[in-house]
Amino acid sequence: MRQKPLALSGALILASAPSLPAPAQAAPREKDGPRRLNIIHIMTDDHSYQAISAYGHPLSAQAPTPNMDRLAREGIRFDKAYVENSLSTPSRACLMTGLYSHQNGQRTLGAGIDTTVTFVSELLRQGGYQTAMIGKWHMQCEPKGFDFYYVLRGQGEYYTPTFKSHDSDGRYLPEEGYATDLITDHAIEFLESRDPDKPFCLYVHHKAPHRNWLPDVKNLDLYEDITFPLPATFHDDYSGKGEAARVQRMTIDQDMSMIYDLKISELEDEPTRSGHTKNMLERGLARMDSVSRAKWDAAYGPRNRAFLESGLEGEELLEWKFQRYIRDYLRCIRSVDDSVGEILEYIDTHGLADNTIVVYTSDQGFNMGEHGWFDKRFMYEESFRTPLIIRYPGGKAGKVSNAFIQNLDFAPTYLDIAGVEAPEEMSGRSILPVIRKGGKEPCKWRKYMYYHYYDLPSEHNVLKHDGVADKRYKLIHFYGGAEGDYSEFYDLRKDPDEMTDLISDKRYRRRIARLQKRLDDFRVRLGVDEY
Ligand code: SGN
Ligand code: CA
Repeated sequence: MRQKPLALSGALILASAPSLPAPAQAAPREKDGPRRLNIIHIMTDDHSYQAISAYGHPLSAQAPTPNMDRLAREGIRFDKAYVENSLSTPSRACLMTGLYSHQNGQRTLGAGIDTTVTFVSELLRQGGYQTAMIGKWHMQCEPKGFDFYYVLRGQGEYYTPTFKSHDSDGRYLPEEGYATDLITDHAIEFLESRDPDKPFCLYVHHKAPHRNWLPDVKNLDLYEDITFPLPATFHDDYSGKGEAARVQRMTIDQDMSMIYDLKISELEDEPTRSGHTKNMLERGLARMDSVSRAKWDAAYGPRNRAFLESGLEGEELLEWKFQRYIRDYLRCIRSVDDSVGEILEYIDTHGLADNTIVVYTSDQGFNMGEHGWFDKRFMYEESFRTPLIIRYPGGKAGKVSNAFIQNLDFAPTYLDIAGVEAPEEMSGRSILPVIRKGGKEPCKWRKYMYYHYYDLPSEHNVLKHDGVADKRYKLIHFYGGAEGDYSEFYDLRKDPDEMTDLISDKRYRRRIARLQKRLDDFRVRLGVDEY
């Protein structure tokens, strides 16, 4: 049901897009300064590093991602890339502003972004770049600084999604097809129609694999025979953690809806902790055309009936839920991997490989059953950390980097590439020096990272927290809970799964004090106003 992209001519695009400001400077040649490479930033929504086979996690061993792996083979895989607030809208605001959430106003989902802040897209455009934003935008402001855009409404829809574009008169119009494919098509439409004499920055932001994990119809049978391994922490009882882990509402066991999330549409509504209803699943499925819907029913109907007849309970039921969740999630990833392949192929066949940097990342990480959870938000590794793979033309290939990278770095990096000066307020740093060293840290690279999560009250009931991490230790301060404020401390070398909080362990007293001092320094230096 894939729709062919409209063949738009460059003249048409320029006629419909806002007029471009004159370039601040002519594109310098390499010997004169930066290369002014083209930039392609591919960002998925909730894509965990566990689900990219280049990262070597047992989960993805059985569901490989060959195109993302190719990118890693030809570039650098970053193993210590993190976000500053593990949630979509804040992460996107950070990408556009290069600022922490409390600095750009976007602390939670919903409203917040300070639109008086100049976006990196505006700066790139002033610097002579053509700019495009395709897919999930997820901020309550208009896309600004883009010559070309096709953005989804809010979280977006998987089937027959609606897009608002530079020439849709502010309206969202439905397009037949699957979101991941249509986003790819619009990205290629931009590449086809741009002015080839100017560098470009293209953001390709997928909806997938966001909840409720609706795969393309052609992938509905994928992985059905595979039993995916449970993570070691699947049965975490939170006895080694504080209140936040106990009061969250993101367990596969209690918080995943049998109908909305796990697609047992034969069941009737029952009260759920999250309030999800059968109608919410139906609304998503009703967007399919009738042929696709028939395929859906043919795939899930027999499986659902077999499940209902089996009468699974307890541990068996929990493991069944895990398998269905993971299979649907990975089916969505298959489409994303195909999309990466299409974009790489376009670059190859259009002579762009030598002058285009390709970045693959997610708006944050995601729990794939670790600690019994789905969703993100916590400063624990699975959600704090995000996948990041970068292919830099002429750069070192097949490298793995342990440099500390944070999503605050994208804006200054892209400005650096464009030869445009980054605003002083930006806290992040260009990672070009890391890339030039094949992933190694240049001297004076950051040793600590600050994190802050604010979204409470909210669906998954994760307490507010801020914290600081170095490469071995992590100090997290939870606040606003019923049991009072408290901190947790983890030694990731001894306890990579973060099962045992060591805050009261006297042997760590000095190390805890050292991180506490760093945390205090961050709060003062960054003007943090709540904690
Ligand atoms: C939706 C989801 C949540 C998810 C948030 C934030 N519920 O509200 O499970 O945590 O998005 O996700 S759903 O019923 O709409 O599926 S984010 O990626 O946008 O930050
Ligand atoms: Ca997300």
